[in-house]
Amino acid sequence: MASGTALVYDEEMTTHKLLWSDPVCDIEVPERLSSSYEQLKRYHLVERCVHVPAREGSEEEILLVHSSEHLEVAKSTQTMNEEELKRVSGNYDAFFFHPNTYHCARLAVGATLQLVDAVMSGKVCNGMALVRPPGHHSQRNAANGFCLFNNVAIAAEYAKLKYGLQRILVVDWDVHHGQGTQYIFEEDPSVLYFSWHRYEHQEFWPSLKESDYHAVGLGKGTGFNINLPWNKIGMENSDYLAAFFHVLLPMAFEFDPQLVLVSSGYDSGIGDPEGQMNATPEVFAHLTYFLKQLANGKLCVILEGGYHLKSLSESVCMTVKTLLGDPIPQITGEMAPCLSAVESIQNVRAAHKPYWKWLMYEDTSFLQNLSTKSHLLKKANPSSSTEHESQITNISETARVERFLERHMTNVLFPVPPIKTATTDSKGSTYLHSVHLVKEMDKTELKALVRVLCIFVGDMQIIPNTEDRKILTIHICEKEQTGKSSSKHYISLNWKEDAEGNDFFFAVLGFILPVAYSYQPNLTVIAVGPNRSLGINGISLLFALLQGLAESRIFAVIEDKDINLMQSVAKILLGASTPHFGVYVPPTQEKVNKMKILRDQFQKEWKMLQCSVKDGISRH
Ligand code: Q9C
Ligand code: ZN
Repeated sequence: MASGTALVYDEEMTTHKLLWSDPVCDIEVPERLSSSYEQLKRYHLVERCVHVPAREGSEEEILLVHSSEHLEVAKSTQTMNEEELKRVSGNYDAFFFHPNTYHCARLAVGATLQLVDAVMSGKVCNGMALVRPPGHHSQRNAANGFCLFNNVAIAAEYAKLKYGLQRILVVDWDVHHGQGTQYIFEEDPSVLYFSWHRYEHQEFWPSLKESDYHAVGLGKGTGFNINLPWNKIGMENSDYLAAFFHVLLPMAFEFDPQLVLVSSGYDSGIGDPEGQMNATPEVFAHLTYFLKQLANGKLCVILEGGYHLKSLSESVCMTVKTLLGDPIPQITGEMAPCLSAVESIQNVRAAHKPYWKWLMYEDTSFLQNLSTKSHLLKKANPSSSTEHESQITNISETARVERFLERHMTNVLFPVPPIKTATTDSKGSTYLHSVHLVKEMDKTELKALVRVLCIFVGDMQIIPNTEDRKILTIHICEKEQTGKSSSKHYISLNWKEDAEGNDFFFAVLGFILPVAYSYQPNLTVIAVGPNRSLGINGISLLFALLQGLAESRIFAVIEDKDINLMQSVAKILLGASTPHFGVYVPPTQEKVNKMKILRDQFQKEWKMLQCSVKDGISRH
């Protein structure tokens, strides 16, 4: 089993820069790369990664995706003077050439392929490539949106060819739609492309109809293109998490990728002048953590956008920390998606219902965007102020977020415990009796615990007092508990895992995680008793996904003689490997209905459950 995290970085890629004045392109600066790398050094993350050198991507590799005409045009810019460079740049929407751009773009491709090789060969488990120019807007025959060659698309084709992969997931969390990547794979069922993006009903660049949720792919690729348009700015951590719980992750588990590539733009983070969103750096730790659960942990993160240098570099560090296996910081912000986000989520679910088994029995229907539109709060028209004034406001806004992040990160980051996992063993027994872990807590810390999430699997003698708001219990058992009705702090989830394979991911993603994230526990306890209705795969999945909460403080109590269960749980707690969760089977209609009832019952209390607007109450 591979371990370790690769970091691919070459300072050479900072030589690509804008030589003339152009307000559209002037945010794509070399410091994006150098400041991210400096911050990684400051957090001592560089020294913990395996350095993988970049190389130039070959012409043959670039031609996996691009036309020879495009390659030739790019090549020809190496010897041009500024005037000629400006002219060629003008042929594209938002791109600039520098004499070294071609070289840098080939390094960006090669760096990405080096990362894929390091992961696929087992040299490392995962990694990140810090590259410029970015790639996801680039198309077969055109540069676009600061992108010359589509690094991630080339990597996907390369991985298919060199390693014979049949299923690759591309997650594009950049705030722009990677229309280039969509075009390249829209007829290809072997690459599942997911993108969320600022859209504002087609007003935001690149203002394409095909960036909307209706674009689900073409021909054989139908169903393998997922667009989640954001129709409002100001999306927060909870909106991004809701998108993962209710759209991306269930698709990804059903798709069962062999490799995950991230088009990792951080312009979806707070302070970014392009994105205008409000997600804080720690959300990227959570997103990364979820994606690590797929493809046996084979995860390659490739930089795309991100234009607020502080926000960008902190978010890059959060991503790399998580790749390295550090505990995940607690997420901040109100845990409820906004109405507009829920509308978008509902629509993309409706659009994909015909193509995905997990959506088959969900009663998703399209929503007319009326409420969104009436609710769309446009910012004060910037044209009313002079350009100079708005520039001043932008500068102070940038500085304001910088100061905010300076403080915020000291609150978010906590010391990583020297010992990650501790175990105890009942005396005299030959098997491991219980496994506990993560952070050593002294008495004062324990007292400060205000919320404990208890997940009980199987028969349980002692059920905590349901009136105690300090404890939220989710009891997973085969039969309805008699004399114990569900309440806000005691939820009985009757779920018997399918004997044929794993259908429990549906309940974990669609119910347990949203409740848990809404609750924001300081400690998670998972107890497994006799007569458990879940198999090893289901229990493993529970442990794997819930470790992202409570700063990874998780306490396992396992009353079971099954040594395989012990080993599997211990492995997950150690973060050493992510097991394959077994053959995917879709949930039955009966189970989907059960979830629906629970979701309806609890979504007013636990708002992250919301995935349709019918009667939920969301954040505004
Ligand atoms: N009026 C990346 O984030 N904006 N590219 C063009 C034209 C271009 C963003 C506005 C934004 C490109 C990789
Ligand atoms: Zn972007």
